[in-house]
Amino acid sequence: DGSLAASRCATAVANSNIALIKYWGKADERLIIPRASSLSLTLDGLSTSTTVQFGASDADSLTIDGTTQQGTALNRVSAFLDIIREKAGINLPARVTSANTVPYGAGLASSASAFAALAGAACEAAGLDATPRELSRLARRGSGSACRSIFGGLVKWNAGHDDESSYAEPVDSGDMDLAVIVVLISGEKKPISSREAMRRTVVTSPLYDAWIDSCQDDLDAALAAIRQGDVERFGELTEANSFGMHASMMASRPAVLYWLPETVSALNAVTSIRDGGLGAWSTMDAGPNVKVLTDGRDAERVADELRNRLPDCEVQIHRPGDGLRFVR
Ligand code: 2P0
Repeated sequence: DGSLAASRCATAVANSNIALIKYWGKADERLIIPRASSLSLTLDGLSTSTTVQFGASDADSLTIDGTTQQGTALNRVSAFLDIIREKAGINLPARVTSANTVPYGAGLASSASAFAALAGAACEAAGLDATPRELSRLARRGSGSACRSIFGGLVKWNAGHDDESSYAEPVDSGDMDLAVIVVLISGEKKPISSREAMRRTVVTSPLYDAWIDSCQDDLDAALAAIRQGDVERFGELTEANSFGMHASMMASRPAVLYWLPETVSALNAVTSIRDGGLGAWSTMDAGPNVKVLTDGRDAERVADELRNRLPDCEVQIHRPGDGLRFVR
C-alpha cells in the first residue's frame, strides 16, 4: 500500500545548539532529567539530516556520513527507536541514514542535532503526530541537549521532575542579534564521553553542588538580560557559567579535563579582545574547542581578531539557526 509505505519513511533536519547556561549532570539517568535548567542558542551551519525507514531491513541499521555503525552508536539508536516503536505500537526494524554538515568526529558534530533529527524522522515515519513539545521530550530521551534543538534561536530547557515536565521551549530574543564563533582547536575524539564525564562529576566533584546552585541564578539573570537586550550582561553570565562547569569537572576524582594548551590561548585571546573594547565572551563544552558569544554586528571583527591571535586555529561564525524541519 503506497500511503503506508510513504508513512514508513521520513526525513528530518535539525541544527546543533550551544548551551550558554549549561546542562551538566542528571537527576534521572534513564529518563534524562537534568539537575538544572539550561539555555541555548540553536546555530545555523551545524546540522544533521536523518532518514528513517521502518520495515525495509531485517534489523536496525545505522549509517552516519556513509559509514555503517555497530556497537554503542547503533545500540543507542535502537534503544531510542524502541521508545518510538512502543508509542506507535509498531514492531518493525528501522534503517537509519544520517548525514552531518560537519564531519562526524570533528569535535562539532553533536548528539543534539543527531537525536533531534532522529526524533523527528522516526516519529513521522512511525505515523506519530507529535507536537513540538512532545518531540522535545522524545529527543531528550536520546540525548539531553537534543531536546533544545527542536526549536530555533534562543531555547530554554525546563529541567522539570519527570518525563512530562522536562522539555525545551523557545525564548523570545527581542531585538538581540547574537552570533557564536567557533574556534576549532582539535577534532580528535574526546578522551571521555560527556555522558560518563557528567556522571563522574555528579558523584565525585565537591564543587558540583555549588555550581548547580549557581545555575538557577545564572538562568534567571540571563533571561532578564535577554529581556533588556543587554548582550554584555548575558555574555558575562555565559562565560561565568561555563567556567564554573569546567571548574566542577576538574574537581572530579579523577579529574575531567578537556582543555588543551591551545584552549588556554584561545580563552586568553577572548579576554584580550574584550580588553580592546569589543564584546566577546567564551563558553566551552565537553571538548577542547572554544566558542565565543558576540553581538551579531561585531561577529566579523571578533572573528578577525581571533584569527590574528590564533593563526593555527580554524575560526568560523555561526548565526542563529532554525528548529527541526521535515523534508517532504
Ligand atoms: C550542554 N553539554 O548543555 C552541555 C554542556 C556539554 C557541556 O549537553 O548524556 O550529549 O546525552 O544527555 O546532551 C553534552 O551532553 O549528554 C551536553 P546526554 P549530552 O550542551
